[in-house]
Amino acid sequence: MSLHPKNRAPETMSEINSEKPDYPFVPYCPERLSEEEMLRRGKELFSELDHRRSVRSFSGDPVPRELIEQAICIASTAPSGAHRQPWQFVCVNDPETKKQIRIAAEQEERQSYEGGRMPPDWLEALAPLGTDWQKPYLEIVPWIVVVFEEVYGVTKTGEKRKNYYVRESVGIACGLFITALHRMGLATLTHTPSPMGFLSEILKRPSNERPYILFPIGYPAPDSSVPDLNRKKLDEVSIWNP
Ligand code: IYR
Repeated sequence: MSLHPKNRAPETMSEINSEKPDYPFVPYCPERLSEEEMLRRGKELFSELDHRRSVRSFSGDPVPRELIEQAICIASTAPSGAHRQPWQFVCVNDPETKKQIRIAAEQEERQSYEGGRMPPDWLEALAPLGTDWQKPYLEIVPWIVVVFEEVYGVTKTGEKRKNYYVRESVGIACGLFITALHRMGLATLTHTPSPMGFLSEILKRPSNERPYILFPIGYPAPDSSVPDLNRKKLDEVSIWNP
């Protein structure tokens, strides 16, 4: 009797690694926890994540590369459209490159904040957060990680290969990245200098990649402060059996 193709073992390593993978299905049986333990874990994680804050004032203390690598491994566990994993995490701790990024980001942001690119309602929405065009933290932080979305893939023979749900996939990976950094005791900011095309040039990325978001990563400056925000309550963000 022949097995369903999905259930047969791959024959060669090249089949496993090929660009048309035929994944064998394997058992998946994560441990079944008691409901009490499930709730305990959920509450513990909520409490931890509820203390996460975006930071705009960083210390220059160094952060080991291994921590950034670990956060990328965690981010890269994200589900993705057709399992294409359409993301690249471009990591920078070279002071000269950080300086170039700061100069270019501030140039764009200045246009946005003061050159009329951001409409008044947007500026008004941001006013309570105290943001402006100046981004000194881009030079101060030990690491900048720029996440690029792979708009399409490129095969080993140079052909274009379609990706699916790219923005959703990369967004989920970024959410996990932020969670990982916070869990490890690091601070970050979801920064989207707009437009972000300059990042492709400075970081020498190929044309199938588009900058998605920039994360300055480090420790908060000792005098760092954050706006005293409240998060929406459960009943403001959930609807049950409408
Ligand atoms: N990209 C700008 C503006 C900005 C936009 C939003 I929406 C924010 O929540 C915060 C900032 C900047 O990074 O300053």
